[in-house]
Amino acid sequence: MITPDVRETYARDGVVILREALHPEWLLLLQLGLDRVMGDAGQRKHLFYDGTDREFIELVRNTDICPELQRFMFDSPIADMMAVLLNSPDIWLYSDEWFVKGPNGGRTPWHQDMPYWPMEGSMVASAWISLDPLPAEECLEYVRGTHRGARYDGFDPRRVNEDPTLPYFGSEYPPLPDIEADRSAWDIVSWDITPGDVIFAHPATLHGGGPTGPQSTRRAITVRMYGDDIVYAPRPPGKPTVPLTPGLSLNLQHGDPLRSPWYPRLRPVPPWQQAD
Ligand SMILES: O=C(O)CCC(=O)C(=O)O
Repeated sequence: MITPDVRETYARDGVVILREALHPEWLLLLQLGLDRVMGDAGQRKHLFYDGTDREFIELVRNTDICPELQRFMFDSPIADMMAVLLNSPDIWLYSDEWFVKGPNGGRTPWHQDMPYWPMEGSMVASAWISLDPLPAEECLEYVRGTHRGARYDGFDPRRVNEDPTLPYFGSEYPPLPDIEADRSAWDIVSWDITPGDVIFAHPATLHGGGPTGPQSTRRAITVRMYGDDIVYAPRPPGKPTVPLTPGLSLNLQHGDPLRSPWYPRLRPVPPWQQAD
């Protein structure tokens, strides 16, 4: 499915949609994984807009505790698609992240993912998958081409209620632009979604999640994978990376290939993940 056209669009825009890319069996597997994680009282659930009527849930990096997500990462075609899209026969898992919004869930603030991740390089992408059909305004939105531009600071997840452009680190990066204040100035793209569609995006492409309407549910997972040219790059101290990976900085120097048990290899499939 990753045709030369798809790769060209991805390289130019930093985002591309593949229609009907996932068989319903894979979506069922994801749904079972989400049910397991949501039903686990010990599993940390981050709340955006905590305590307000716009509250929604974020769940970070659950593959390790969820057999359904493990099977999805190793067995579904997503890692194969990544290998072609990124032009890297080797693919590693960086993370997974659920965004679960019920009716009237708030907007996911505009941001780039790269400032939160301890890495540099170009062979990295996120695959965004919604289990629910969505109109374009409730989908994840992207600003085309921004993966080729500035690297901004992140937003501060604990202060999105106040101002979703407040900086995460503080001074090392330029602050996020206020895209919502002047949407027409930006080349924003999003799509009506049918479950099975997958959006591939570069993590430096500016993106933000549409709020949900009064009747909507939006259960979306982002699966993040990388290839050969990605190296370890520490982030400014004082703020955690997403996900938290204690010990990583003790084992890797800036510029080392990003190899760690935190990031299992998905392709080629390791022998212990293959059927006997
Ligand atoms: O689905 C959302 O609202 C946010 C997703 C996101 O930020 C991401 O995929 O990196």
